Amino acid sequence: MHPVAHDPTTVAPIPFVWHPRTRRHIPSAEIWLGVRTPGTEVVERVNVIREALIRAGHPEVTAGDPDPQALLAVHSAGLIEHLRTIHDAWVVGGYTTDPGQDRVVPYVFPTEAMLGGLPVRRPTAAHARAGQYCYDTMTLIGPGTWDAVEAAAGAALTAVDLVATAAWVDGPGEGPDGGPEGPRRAPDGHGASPMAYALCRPPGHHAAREAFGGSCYLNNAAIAAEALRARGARRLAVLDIDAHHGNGTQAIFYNRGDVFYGSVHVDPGAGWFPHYMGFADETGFHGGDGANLNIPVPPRAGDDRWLEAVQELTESARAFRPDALVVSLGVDAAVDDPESPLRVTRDGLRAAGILLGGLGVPTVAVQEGGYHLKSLGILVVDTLAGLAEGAARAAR
Ligand code: SP5
Ligand code: ZN
Repeated sequence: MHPVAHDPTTVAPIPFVWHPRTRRHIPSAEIWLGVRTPGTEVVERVNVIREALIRAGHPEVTAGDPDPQALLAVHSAGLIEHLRTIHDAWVVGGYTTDPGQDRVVPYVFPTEAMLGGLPVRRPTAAHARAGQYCYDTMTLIGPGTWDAVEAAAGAALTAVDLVATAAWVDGPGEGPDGGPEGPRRAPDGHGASPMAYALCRPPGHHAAREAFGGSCYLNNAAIAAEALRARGARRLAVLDIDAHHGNGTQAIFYNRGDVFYGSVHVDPGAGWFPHYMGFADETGFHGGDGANLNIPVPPRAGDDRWLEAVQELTESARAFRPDALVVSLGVDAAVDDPESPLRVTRDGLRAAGILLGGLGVPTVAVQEGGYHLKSLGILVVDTLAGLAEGAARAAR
């Protein structure tokens, strides 16, 4: 067990936020190379994580409904409307009987190169619209998908509420020039920085402002980051330890100088999703130049190589002097995970948590990937224990 994380004199157990509606998303399949495969982003993931968190003593908080404005701070109205309505349109279109497909599956993708500068029209047929905002065939939409997507974003936002309320008084203050004063510690804020964990499902880091894919629909981590900003944090770090590059999060913040995005992930150049992004030479542009850091690692990297990268991420983030941290907490880098070739252990994830918690700033951790049902729960618990331990050390 992990005595430090449970020692009440150092830091309270990290609360976890979720909503049972997250179970309504049943993708039922991924279309892989045209073949219907079972898919790994299954309901059981949240059940095993939740059970492990409860067993480890983490208090449970029910997620609230997300404020629509908080979603629009990250995503286009068109994407949100699409996710909310396309399954109903699919049913009305009769595709569940002809050809007999009960999930929304795209087939035409209106790429910029296809359009050659023309605007994207709204196709009449639902089967054509299915590809308007989607970039792969792996991210299906069923009758309960929107309910769960909304609940996942709600969990991230409730986690932000918990942290912001503990960290700052009444949100942003007024600076001498009438502008925002930035974060203020609560009067009793002499302990470790507050933390909360959102048990989001479906995950989010592959979703961009106006595009979804990679089992992700809305970007929960980016939504949390924008909400923290609205609550008074002026500079944000988003650190992503999921085994895959968070191409959506990177794209959302790529030209932003106030949000640092850093990620360690299996090298996309070695043939891994998301294939087109996540390379080391992607460093941000315009105002965001230098505020993006990708550390691709070789497919069979284990604790040593991976933790070196996590340390580099935390050092760069520390130099950025963030007011708050969002952790994209995927645990699919673990050795037994079926979706990645990385070989990180429980101890490795705990050590990563210590490094991240050591930044010593208010932190919202958001669940991303992780697909090995037998170890998933304990991997998340270990990572959170590390985060708490790192935060406690930083406060000493
Ligand atoms: C959030 C997250 O971890 N998303 C990962 C999405 C990666 N999916 C890529 C799938 C690549 C092919 N997998 C083969 C599955 C065969 N059934
Ligand atoms: Zn992943």
